[in-house]
Amino acid sequence: MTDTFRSGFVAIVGRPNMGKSTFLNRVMGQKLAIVSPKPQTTRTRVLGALNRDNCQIVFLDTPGIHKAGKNLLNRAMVQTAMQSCQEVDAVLYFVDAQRGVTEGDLEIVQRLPRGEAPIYLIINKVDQIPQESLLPLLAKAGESGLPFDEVIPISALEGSNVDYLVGLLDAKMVEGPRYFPEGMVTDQPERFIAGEIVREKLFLNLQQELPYALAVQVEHYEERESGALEFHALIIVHRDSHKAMVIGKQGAMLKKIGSAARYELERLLGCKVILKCWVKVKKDWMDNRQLLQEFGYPDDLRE
Ligand SMILES: Nc1nc2c(ncn2[C@@H]2O[C@H](COP(=O)(O)OP(=O)(O)O)[C@@H](O)[C@H]2O)c(=O)[nH]1
Ligand SMILES: [Mg+2]
Repeated sequence: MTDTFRSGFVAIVGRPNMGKSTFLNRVMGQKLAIVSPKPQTTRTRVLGALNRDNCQIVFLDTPGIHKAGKNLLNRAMVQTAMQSCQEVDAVLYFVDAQRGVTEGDLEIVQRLPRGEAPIYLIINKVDQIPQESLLPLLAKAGESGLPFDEVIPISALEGSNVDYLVGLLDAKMVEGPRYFPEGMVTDQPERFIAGEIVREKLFLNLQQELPYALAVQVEHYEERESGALEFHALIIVHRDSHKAMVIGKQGAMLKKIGSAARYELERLLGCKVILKCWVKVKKDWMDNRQLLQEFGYPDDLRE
């Protein structure tokens, strides 16, 4: 055994709702990315640095790749996912066991700008299919004609085969630096995480199209002398009618979302949290380049 330090980057990509963020949280043993049953919950790249013996694997969770015609936000999400595959050491392409590899996946995989990096097909949610259908599914994936280096069935939710996959990635890492110091598991500041947790509660509590039409911006963040953290979260919607729905009857919905977010933030950050939420209408924010840049998207967003 040598004690050369090994490291590398691994992109987690696929269509929306395949369990990519659930997988990131599972391997990191903590919640870094928000998760919901609705597609397009993840809007930006979420980084998780996993430390193992003499090895650091840096995972990049990404927004789902979908047909991004509609607005600049959607295109920014897809662009972010695609770009995350550049200069990584491995790509994990996620599909859902119940749906298998589709024509859409075929198209996406061929377009990924992954260079020479190996690509693994991850068949997730195997807990949702009968065991006897797994072998035929694997055989079929092998025949897809795509250049997968290996096909790996997992359950990100229940954890089955996840250790095997991480071990495989560990073995692929090559001599390199420790990109992130040991105590630093992500590059997201606390205020960003706070906004994401509020957004998750909005995704979980609001119906239909509404979650897609809102954003959360943490405008103010301070550490009180008592040790409590105070966050002021602005919930941005693009229609007056949406504002009313987010606030709810006599403020009931906003209160529900606020307390669910505060409860989770306190557990996550390990301190008392004061969370104030406002709702504001900004017409067509999803096409507002400047605002999207404030959310962390690149300034070279393609039209
Ligand atoms: N049964 C099952 N559900 C899963 C699994 N992984 C993720 N999910 C669920 O699938 C939904 C989408 O997960 P998410 O991680 O947000 O998907 P993403 O859009 O690809 O990041 C959520 O409701 C998850 O709880 C899995 O292995 N098994
Ligand atoms: Mg996600």
